[in-house]
Amino acid sequence: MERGKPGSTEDLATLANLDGKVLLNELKVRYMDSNIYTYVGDILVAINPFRPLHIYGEEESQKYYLEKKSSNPPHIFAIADAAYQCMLGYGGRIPQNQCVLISGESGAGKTESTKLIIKQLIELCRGNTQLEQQILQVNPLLEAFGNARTAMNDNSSRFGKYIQLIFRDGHVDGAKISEYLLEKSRVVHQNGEEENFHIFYYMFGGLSAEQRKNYNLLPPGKHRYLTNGADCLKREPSYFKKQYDELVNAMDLVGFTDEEEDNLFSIIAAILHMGNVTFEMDDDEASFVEDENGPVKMAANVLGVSSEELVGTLTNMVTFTRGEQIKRHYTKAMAEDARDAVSKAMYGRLFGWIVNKINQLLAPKDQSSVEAREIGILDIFGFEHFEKNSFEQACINLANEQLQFFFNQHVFKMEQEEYMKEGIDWKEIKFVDNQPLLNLFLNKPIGILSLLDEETHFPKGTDESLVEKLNIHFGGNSYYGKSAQSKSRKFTINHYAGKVTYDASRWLDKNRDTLPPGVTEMLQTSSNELVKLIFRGQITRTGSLALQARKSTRTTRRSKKPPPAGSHAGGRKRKQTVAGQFKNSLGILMERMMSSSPIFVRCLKPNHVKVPGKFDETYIQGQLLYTGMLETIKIRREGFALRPSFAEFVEKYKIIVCEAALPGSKQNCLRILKASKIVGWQMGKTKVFMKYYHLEQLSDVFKKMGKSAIKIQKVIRGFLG
Ligand code: AD9
Ligand code: MG
Repeated sequence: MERGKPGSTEDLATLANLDGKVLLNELKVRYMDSNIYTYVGDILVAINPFRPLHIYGEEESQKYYLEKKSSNPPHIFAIADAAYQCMLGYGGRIPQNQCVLISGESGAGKTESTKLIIKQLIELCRGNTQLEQQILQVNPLLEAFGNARTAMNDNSSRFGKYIQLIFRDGHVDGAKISEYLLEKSRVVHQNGEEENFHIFYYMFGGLSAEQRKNYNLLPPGKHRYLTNGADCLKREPSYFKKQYDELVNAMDLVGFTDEEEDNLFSIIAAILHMGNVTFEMDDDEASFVEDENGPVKMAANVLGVSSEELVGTLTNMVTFTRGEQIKRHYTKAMAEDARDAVSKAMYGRLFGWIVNKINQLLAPKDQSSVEAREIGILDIFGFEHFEKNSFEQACINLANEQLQFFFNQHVFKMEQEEYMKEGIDWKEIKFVDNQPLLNLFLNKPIGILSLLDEETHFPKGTDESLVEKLNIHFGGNSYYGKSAQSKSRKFTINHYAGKVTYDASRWLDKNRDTLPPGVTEMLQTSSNELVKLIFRGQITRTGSLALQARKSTRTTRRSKKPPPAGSHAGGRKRKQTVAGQFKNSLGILMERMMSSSPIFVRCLKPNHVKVPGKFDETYIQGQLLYTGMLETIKIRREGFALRPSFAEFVEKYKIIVCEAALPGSKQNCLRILKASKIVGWQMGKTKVFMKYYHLEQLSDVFKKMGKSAIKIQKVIRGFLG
């Protein structure tokens, strides 16, 4: 491509004159020309093409095989190649664990990028082992159970994942998947035109008539959890059949037994039947199942539990006071909640079991002394802003804030702090720091999550009282907006990627995430081994209560208050809340990322309507702005992405001055730099500051010198010998 023409710049950090307009135009021309990838120094920008591109085949894969970045056009494969080379310490680098962090809003292309990176990493190893094939195969399984159609993305990840590929000697030795916060509420409710998890629809597409009969399945439109009344199989039947076949194939490869597969589909079918269970109330407001021979019986049948017991745990709770058992009836609303809680728990635990099973299969086998290194790839759920945003969106958006914070820390903060410390010549580049927003969520004891936990544990806490407290504490915070209406459950957060109004309805319930008393014990009597397994180890004091319960029974007709979290057992150690768990796992993830060398991929979404060839300038502009793209380009252009210590530098590049042993001093660094003839570096107090492109330049010199050094050694050896 002709240099200087718009769209010809493969690395935006090389643009001399840059402003928002130039940047936008450059990306637009490139995108319309099917060049969806562009570099900003060592960062890759990827704009979703929304159509299949023929740039991921065998030929491309070969091109990005242990290559210099500048020898090929920007590509996601180059990111895989760079991660692989950096991990192994190619071209004079220091071998180091790598993590690829992929960000962008929902539907921007993170999951597709993740898959392509893994595919290319496996190509780079060239082992073609069974393990490698299995790593590639687990994805359909994860997506079937963890992805769903949303308003923003037809294949939206409803969980976050961090995949660690573990290498020994440059070959894959195993993998580990960590999952974050599956959006379980989707099982029982979807907004508007959104769908349940893919697996529900695949199942209808793929199961034989006989299997469907065995699970007592009705036509898909008759299952309330699937449709909310709408026509739910929105594509050709052949599509669902294909997806189903791929899924079953993946399950076989992962090593699921036939029994496990059958158990798994039974659970999905049971969830669907549970969704159809309806309740009514008698005059005392005590709930009962409307049709005891209907869906509840079918659910009990496929689960292999007693229908009476299932009805019991959905409609009443048994407590034990002073040696006497008291049966409290739920109201209709409480029974509906109990039903949905059971469905969500079954699905959530099933998903956890699947991930576990995958991890067992992919666990590293090599116990040898060869040091393991890893490349981690983070694919979280992207930033979301729907018409109605709940607890799930708050967690998802918080995760995105955290990732943006990490990016800022790494690209702007730590880097510039180091420039100051090392006393190099530098003019500060400002960036929008989202630390105050993270504080708003995470601060203790007064942050949104802490207040949520407090209210969750407070017996009189309600969603309204939570919002009241938030309003009192954060009314003056510029990132927080109170609703104009009093007693509203709404509040607005000014996120880095835009304002989102949240509705706190059911937040306390969602945060508690408790199962109605007795459910675990009932499910442990299941004849389905998988149900038993996923609910194993959950017997709490209610277990013993249930056993004693048969002694004497007194019944109260109704109970106005729902059972408070964990209170059924009394005095039991507090269960960690969902927010608490999420906060912990975010912390662990950040630690992991901090201990690896990060590579960033920034995915952009070109339009809201998910169509190819449409570059919505305003929409892209917004994303460029909130991701701090201009500032990123600036720091990559002017900054020093590589900062080896004097000792590291000399150790790696001493061959350039044909020395085998050389002390790691500033003087020697200068000697090597001079000999290599690269320009634009600076010398700090303890480190050499180099531009990202110096790595390749030095690598070239290094290779040349390496060859001549070997030649010289040969000549010397010949001379001596
Ligand atoms: V979410 O936060 O999980 O809701 P992602 O993961 O960012 O989102 P995803 O990767 O699922 O988005 O991409 C959305 C859709 O865009 C895909 O299903 C593809 O249809 C399309 N896409 C994304 N990247 C590519 C690509 N490189 N080539 C072709 C693509 N299509
Ligand atoms: Mg995704």
